Amino acid sequence: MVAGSLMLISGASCGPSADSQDASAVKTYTGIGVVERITPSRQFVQIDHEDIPGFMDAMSMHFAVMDTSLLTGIGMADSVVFDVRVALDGVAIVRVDRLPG
Ligand SMILES: [Cu+2]
Repeated sequence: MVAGSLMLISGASCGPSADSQDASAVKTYTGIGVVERITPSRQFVQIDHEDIPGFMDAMSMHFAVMDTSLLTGIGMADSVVFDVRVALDGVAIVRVDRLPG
């Protein structure tokens, strides 16, 4: 209880407002989609993804990638399953795997 309250206070003082989320909350969601674009830096990928329950509806969007090595072996038009980490400091893909077929 005490530790949670302290985290809420520090989160409120130095970051974006948490609103409905606990300031310390980090959530990871798993999505499925098709790679539409990989930036030359390999730090961003655009994925046309299906619904990600609890996070967002189906759409094509641009994701930051936590580490460029995650995109090794991933190419345009690949079907992928990916984990996206959602935290107060941002949203980033932390896993990408090609789906067979
Ligand atoms: Cu989206």
